[in-house]
Amino acid sequence: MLYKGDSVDKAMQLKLYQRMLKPRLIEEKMLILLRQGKISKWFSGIGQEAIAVGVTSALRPDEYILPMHRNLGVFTTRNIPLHRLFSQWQGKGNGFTKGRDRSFHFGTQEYKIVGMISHLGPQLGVADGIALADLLKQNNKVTAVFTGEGGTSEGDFHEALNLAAVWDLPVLFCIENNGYGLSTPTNEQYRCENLADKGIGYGMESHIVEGNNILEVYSQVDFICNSMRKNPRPVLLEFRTFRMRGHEEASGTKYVPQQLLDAWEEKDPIVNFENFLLEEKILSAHLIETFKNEIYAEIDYDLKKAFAENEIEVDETKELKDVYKEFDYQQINHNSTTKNIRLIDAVSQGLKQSMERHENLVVMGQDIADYGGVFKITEGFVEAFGKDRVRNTPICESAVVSAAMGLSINGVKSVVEMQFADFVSTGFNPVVNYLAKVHYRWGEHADVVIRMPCGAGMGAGPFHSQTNEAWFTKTPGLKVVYPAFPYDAKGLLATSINDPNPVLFFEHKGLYRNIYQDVPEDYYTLPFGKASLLREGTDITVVSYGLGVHWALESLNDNPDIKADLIDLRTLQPMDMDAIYTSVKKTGKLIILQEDSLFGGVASDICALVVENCFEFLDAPVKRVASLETPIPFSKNLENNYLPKERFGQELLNLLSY
Ligand SMILES: Cc1ncc(C[n+]2csc(CCOP(=O)(O)OP(=O)(O)O)c2C)c(N)n1
Repeated sequence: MLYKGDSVDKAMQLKLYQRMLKPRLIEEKMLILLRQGKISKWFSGIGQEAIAVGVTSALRPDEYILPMHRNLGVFTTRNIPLHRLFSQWQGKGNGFTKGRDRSFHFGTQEYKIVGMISHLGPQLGVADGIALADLLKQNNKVTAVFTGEGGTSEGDFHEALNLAAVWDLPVLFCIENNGYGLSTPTNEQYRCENLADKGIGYGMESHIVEGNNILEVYSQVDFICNSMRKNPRPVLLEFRTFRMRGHEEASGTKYVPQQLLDAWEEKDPIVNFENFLLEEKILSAHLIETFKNEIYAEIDYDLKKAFAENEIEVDETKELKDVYKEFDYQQINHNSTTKNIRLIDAVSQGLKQSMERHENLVVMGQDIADYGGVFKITEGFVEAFGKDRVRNTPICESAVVSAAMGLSINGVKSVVEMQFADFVSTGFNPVVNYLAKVHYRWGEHADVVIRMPCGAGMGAGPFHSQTNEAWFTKTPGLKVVYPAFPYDAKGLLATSINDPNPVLFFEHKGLYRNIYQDVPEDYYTLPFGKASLLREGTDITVVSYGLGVHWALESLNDNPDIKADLIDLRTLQPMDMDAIYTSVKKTGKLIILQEDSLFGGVASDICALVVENCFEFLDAPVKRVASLETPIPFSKNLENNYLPKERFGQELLNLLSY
């Protein structure tokens, strides 16, 4: 291996050597502990240390790094105390996740490291968001993110690189091409000659770097980062290296030809660099011994500390509490000036006033800038707030949701507009796996609102009509808001944006232009978890939300003799079960109307909870009325038959006469 010794000063060369030695020696110790059954899983980065160490050394301590499972060198180069890493790997309280996640699945703001989720790809979009926040703050910082060559086959890789290119984000995309993705060799993973060539397709500068040569890695990355700080842009680096051990220790390397392992063993980044430093008389046998002993002593001392730590004790209250970041809700009241506006105007006004209130709020979505969005909610926003804060995105829901996560990590709030709620499915992974779980996992919050124009009634077929709230109410960590009236929409949107937790905000398209209400012109907030009682009566309790509330109102208007409590839930997570229990205890009968198809919907859980908690007050079985168990069809007749509106009136009468 050829080292160009003059590119890096001698003191730094020694430092780089020490920095590579540390993860290697830790790993060797971990492999022993693994065999003794003292740690659970291990993904080895042996042979790849030069990349993690070189990249981290070239970044400044206040620049974010997003490592993967083989990048122990990132954590050690940032000087994380080893006992905390050991506690993390043993699932102990002194780690970074309170025993809730394993291995390198954690982040730490203190060390500006954002660890991976198992799904690999979302890391890349998160890096985009972090870099976007830096770009907006004009602070000339670089963000580095890692992926294996296997991870480059994920759509997230394409989306994140494309987004970074379109937005000139200062992200250093580091591919560690180590020959195998689990057992899959590169020729079964991709067809192009070099992964770096993919940069051309994104209009992005890219380079191939000899990943086992620490001086090459460090000096090239250092040079590129300096240039990126002055001239913000993404750069793609393909580091050539090799995975010297199994995917994880249990899986072995049987499928790897021995001559390949032998050839790469010759290229060991530490052994070779050590020989070079010895030849150059920068290093001596004595110094190697000293360095090793220092590291061994640190490992031993910190391991003892971690082993001495008690196992996590279960505190269920704490477990439940940590799913969400605490939100100190501020009730902001309005003055008396109102205007009769549509629900769509209320959403637009609420969003606009939040943009005025929060200077660090960015909105992102397809066609939302000059065009104003397909529903015109953000019309005029570019003129008011500029294109930095009102951002058109390419068609890449997953990268945009991930970027919203990154923005939040770097202190910027965001609202993402799904063009239609249906399309959230292509951004589903970061919503349910990243935003939803991040606070529980490592105490980071996701200050993100996803606006979801949803619902049926317009004959728009299976992909522009769904009301998919149940995909999210199922997932702990998300909040779900679903207003039925302009007043609620405006106040609840303001609260959603103030809340530091991820909120799915459903806006029924069928209500956008049909429902008017006198709405205060000022900014105001409304609390989550408080249903509204729209009608009061003693015969029966009707519970609904969204468009269903208006169907229920129609039925009750058609039957003025029915004395019903009508409860509009307004928010589904949290849900105001107390309002439902109080009403059911009074009326003894409950009918729940939901626009979504029946099975696994919100109505089913309300039904179950009422049966569990109010059984002795019930005078009849709880009735759920919902759409058919089919996808939602296009033609008017089929759609009407699918929706529960027509069936509801009859079911209401049936239950009353039970
Ligand atoms: C979305 C997803 N699919 C599959 C996996 C299982 N898996 C974990 S790591 C891995 C191989 C990754 O290969 P690569 O990106 O090259 O990284 P390496 O392990 O070689 O460092 C696979 C298939 C996963 N974690 N996430």
